[in-house]
Amino acid sequence: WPQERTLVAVKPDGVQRRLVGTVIQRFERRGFKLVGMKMLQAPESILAEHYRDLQRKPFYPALISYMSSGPVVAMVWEGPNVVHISRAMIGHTDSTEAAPGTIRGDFSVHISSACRSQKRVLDAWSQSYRNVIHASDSVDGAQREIELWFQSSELLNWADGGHHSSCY
Ligand code: YYY
Ligand code: MG
Repeated sequence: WPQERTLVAVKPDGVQRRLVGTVIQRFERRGFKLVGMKMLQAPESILAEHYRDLQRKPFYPALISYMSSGPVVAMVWEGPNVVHISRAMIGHTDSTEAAPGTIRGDFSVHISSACRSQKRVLDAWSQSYRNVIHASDSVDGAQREIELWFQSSELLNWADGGHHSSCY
C-alpha cells in the first residue's frame, strides 16, 4: 500500500460529550498512526472551504453554526487504506442510519430530518446533523483537507521503533 493519510475531526458535540479519547482509542486500536493533532475553534474561513461543496444546501448555515459552536479536535491519521477504513469506522452521515459498531452508530442518534419534517421551530444549530465526527471521503479530498487544516510543519513523521507489529 502507498502511504495514505486522512483528516479526522471530532466535532463540537463530540468534544462537549467527552468523546475525544474514545475516538482516538478506536483509531489507535485499529493500528493507524497519529501524525498530527490540534484543538481549535475553527475559523469560518476554514469551515467555508472545508464544506465548499455544500454551500447551496439548505442545511449549510446550520452546519457552519454547529461547527462553530465550540472547539474541534482535528487529527491526521496514517496507514494503509486509511481513508476508506475511516469512513467505515465513522458510519453513515445520518446517525439514525449508522450501523452499531461505527462511531456515529454507537454514540449518536440525532434526528434533525425528523424534526424538520414535523415543521417544528428549531434554532439554526439543530437543523444540521450532530454526528460527532468528520473523516475525509476520498484520497484527493483528504489531501485537500489536510492542507487546509494543517501546516506541513505540524505533521510529524515518526518511527514505530519495533513497538507496533505493522510494517507498512
Ligand atoms: O462526509 P459526511 O460528514 O458523512 O457527510 P457530508 O455529505 O459530507 O455532509 C457534511 C456534513 O453536513 C454532515 O456531517 C452533516 C451535515 N449534513 C446535514 O446536516 N444534513 C444533511 N442532509 C447532510 C449533511
Ligand atoms: Mg463529507
